[in-house]
Amino acid sequence: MTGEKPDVLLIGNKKPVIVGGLEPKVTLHKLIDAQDKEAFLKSAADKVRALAVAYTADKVDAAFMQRFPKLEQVSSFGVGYDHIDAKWAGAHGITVTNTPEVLNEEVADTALGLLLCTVREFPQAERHVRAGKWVEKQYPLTKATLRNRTVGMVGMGRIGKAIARRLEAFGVPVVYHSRNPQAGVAYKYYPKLVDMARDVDTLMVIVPGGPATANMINAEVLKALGPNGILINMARGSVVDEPALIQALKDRAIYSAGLDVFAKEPQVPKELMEMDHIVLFPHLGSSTEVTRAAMDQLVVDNILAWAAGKPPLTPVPETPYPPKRG
Ligand code: 8YV
Repeated sequence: MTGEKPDVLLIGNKKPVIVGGLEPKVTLHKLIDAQDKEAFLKSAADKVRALAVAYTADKVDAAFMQRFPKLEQVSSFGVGYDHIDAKWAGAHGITVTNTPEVLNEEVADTALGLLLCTVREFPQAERHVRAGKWVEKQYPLTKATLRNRTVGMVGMGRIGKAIARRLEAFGVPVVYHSRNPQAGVAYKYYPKLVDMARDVDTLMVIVPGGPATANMINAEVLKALGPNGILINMARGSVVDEPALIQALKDRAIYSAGLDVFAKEPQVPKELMEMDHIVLFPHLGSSTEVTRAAMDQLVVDNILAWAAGKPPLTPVPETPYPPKRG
């Protein structure tokens, strides 16, 4: 890539860190600015050699990538990349990068916040104060406490480990389930999720989304978790069978849930909205200015590395570097 600026297509919002970081070095085509998106994509298709994807809500499937015959790299925002068909990309010599590590501690903080809110009913207690009800009566004592709970981690990746470390500091026992036992992790490992759900009273879900984990928290797992059970989902809505969860909450087959993610964001099922005994967050695991800026910067840095002919900083496992071009 000597001399001339490579053409990069920006999918999604014009985030200042991404636009500001890329524009001096690449020719940036901003899809969001196009009046006629189809015509815009057609005119850029033969030039575009990389995509910058600004949000995890911006889908990039095989059909989309196929439109760009010179595509070499997809630099995607977010640690999760279930919105990108990375397998297809890998098979077609395209490198996909994500934004891991820089968000671990932020998401782990949110996970603990959501867990505490759910167990101790802090949002409900706050609503009690704002509604002027405290002068009438104390907010009731909560039945649930973190003091006698064991957390079963569903997933023990980088963020899972950061959550588990916090739980340890809180004096909460941790066990885990993941596809394979993790090297160097001393927590008890369960090869079968349903067995772990039976033994614990709290599940903390932090696995990647996508077909391999779709609906893994199903009716059977929720039943095994039992009437004292609390489900915290920090992963993707797709990991939980949402209708089964709604039913389990309605039947009080589990005690409560804290959800940061949903199947069809930003839509939240009415049944969940109407339940006062659960806690709902608007997918804000990593959403501080500082952490989001670090994630955006990694989107930029991966593109700039590629533009300079260097290896990608954070390629996903499905697209090893150097790419195999078929
Ligand atoms: C963001 C995330 O909150 O990195 C991810 O995969 O899910 C979070 O960091 C999410 O991308 C917001 O859309």
